[in-house]
Amino acid sequence: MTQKIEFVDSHTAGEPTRVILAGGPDLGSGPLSERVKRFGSDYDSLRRAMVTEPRGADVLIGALLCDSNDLTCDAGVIFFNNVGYLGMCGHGLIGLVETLRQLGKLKSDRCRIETPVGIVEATVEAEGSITFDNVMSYRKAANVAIEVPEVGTVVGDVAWGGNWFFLTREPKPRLSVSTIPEHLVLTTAIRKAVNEQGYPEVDHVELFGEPLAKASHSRNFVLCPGLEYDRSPCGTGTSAKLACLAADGALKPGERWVQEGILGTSFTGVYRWSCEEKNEIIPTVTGRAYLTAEGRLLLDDADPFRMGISADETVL
Ligand code: PYC
Repeated sequence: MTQKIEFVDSHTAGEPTRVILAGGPDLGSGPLSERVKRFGSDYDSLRRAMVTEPRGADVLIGALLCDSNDLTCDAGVIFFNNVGYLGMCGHGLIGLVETLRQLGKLKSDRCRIETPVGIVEATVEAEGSITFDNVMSYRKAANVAIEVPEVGTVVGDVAWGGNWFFLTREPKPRLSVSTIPEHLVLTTAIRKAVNEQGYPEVDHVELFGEPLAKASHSRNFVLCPGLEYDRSPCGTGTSAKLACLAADGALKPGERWVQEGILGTSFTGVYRWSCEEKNEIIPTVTGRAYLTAEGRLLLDDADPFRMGISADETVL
């Protein structure tokens, strides 16, 4: 037998998203926070089959389109990657909304999408970009000093933007495409040390440096959970950055922040207070996605790599 899974691929500022439209795991009904657990316990091999080799690549983020539990929402989504599940995913949300728009599945230019960590509201802008109000974001800890073996002390903030981040100014070298392998080694070491030194929840590390474009305020490099780097400026990472800027009084509500990613593409962010006393914000992030492919994944029972290729599972 061959399982057939319908998908549409896109990229947002360079970072790919695969929206699963039909034929994926049936997670039933109920809160998305429970459905994502069911995904992990009962269908985790299907997660790998849908995004990793030979049908995908480690960088690919999956977006399982579901019915929402909250009846005020237009749809639900569970984001996943090569190693597990994400709370929210900013570039993925933009890719999902652009996919729904091009498929004629949006009732209007505004929609509410439920995720396992909360509801996000998106707007299709007249010029083609997508803006979304993210889940509440905040800084949990400021100026945390982490001892990173063979690097030294690295100081940064721990913040939530729909996923957990450790955000730090760029230790050398400067952020550029040519030094990506070095950034990967450094951020992987930083994440291990951050996890061991009090913040096991952190699964993304964000380095900040000087932007190349005049219109940008900052450039970043973001390590994702599965040892891949975000090709986009990272929507949840930009949200975490806005939370830190807000907590420092370095950016006013409504003031624009243009976050450049490692490829030179950018997201624009602003925020409003959700609760100023607690430094909790609602970030709003704008970016643009382009569709790249549509089709059906085929999972043949006889295929030794029916469920994808993972380092701990080979045919030999
Ligand atoms: O845009 O939030 C994001 C994201 C998370 C991981 C990859 N992209």
